[in-house]
Amino acid sequence: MLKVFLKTTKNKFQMLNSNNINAEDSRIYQIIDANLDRAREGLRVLEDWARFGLGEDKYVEKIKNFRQILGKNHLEVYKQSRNHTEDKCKGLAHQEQINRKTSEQTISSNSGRVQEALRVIEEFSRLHNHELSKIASEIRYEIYTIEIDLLNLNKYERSKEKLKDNDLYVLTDQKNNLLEIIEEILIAGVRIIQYRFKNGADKDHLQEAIQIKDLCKRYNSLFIINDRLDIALASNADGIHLGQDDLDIKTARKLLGYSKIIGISANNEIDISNALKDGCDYIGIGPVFETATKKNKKPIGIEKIKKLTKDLNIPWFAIGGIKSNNISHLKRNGFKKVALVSQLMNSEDPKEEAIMILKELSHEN
Ligand code: TZP
Ligand code: MG
Repeated sequence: MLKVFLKTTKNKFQMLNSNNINAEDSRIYQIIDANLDRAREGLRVLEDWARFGLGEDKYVEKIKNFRQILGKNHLEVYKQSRNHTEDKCKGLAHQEQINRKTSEQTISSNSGRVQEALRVIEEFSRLHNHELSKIASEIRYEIYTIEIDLLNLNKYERSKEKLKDNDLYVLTDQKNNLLEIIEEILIAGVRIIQYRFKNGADKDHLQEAIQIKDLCKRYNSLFIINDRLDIALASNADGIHLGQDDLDIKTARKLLGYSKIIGISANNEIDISNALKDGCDYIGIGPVFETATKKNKKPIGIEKIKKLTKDLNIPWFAIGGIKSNNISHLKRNGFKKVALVSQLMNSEDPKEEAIMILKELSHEN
């Protein structure tokens, strides 16, 4: 819709020369000039983050288009009014600008900058350049959505990094003192927790999920929910883990959007290749060994897993019967990441045990 304005910029204001502009007009044009610069600069920051930080071509294109529209509408008459009146506030930096650190803060502050600048343009051009006023309003509304989208994509990238950077993935079991156990494990340095439950009332699970989510947030840990997309959404978890009989990945992605992790259990070539095609973020492969946690599942063994994962280029975690005393064996076979339930859930000292496992996993083999 906005493309149309690229062609319609040749209007009477281009013909105006600065000689017949009165003092108030000149001040208004100066405001518009400054805010067009501001908006375009802010858009450039967002565009470069979409390009280099996130590799999101769709957003790069969209934002670039806005910059160009504003560029075409940055009329000579506005530029000529620059510096007509002295700007005593030039170069003033707010403490907030100096404190800015994370890419999320950069996205938000620059989106805010663009939104504010466009609002100023919208107000001051309403009378003399209705077209520009309309453009400013339309782009401003689009930036509200783009800001949220970029923040979501940022969150997704950070979650994916955590999957890549962490080799121990801990699944929970139903325990009375679950929160205490999880906190011990988080203190030990585990940064991926999956809330897994098979029995009980949904409302209790949701309540527990929210408590675990808060705990994980405090320790900067990923929080993933097993099976249940509704509870993942309601607790604002970082992602979902699906089995082959759960909702399919595409439906889950549609419902969860692009800020959440989707993991899947797969233990054969077809399931793995489908999972990759559908865009899952990590795979749990197993059971490696026999395990009481999943009695009815036949172990697939180390050799089969080696074959299945030979060319796998997303994070994958071996699972099933993994204990402190078989991790070094798995490592010698090239396994880098493991997931486990009972070894930590039933431990006398989950913190110490988790520290030992993390140490074992970090050893070079
Ligand atoms: N998926 C494959 S095996 C398994 C799951 C959830 C259970 C793993 O439990 P444990 O106690 O670590 O063997
Ligand atoms: Mg499942």
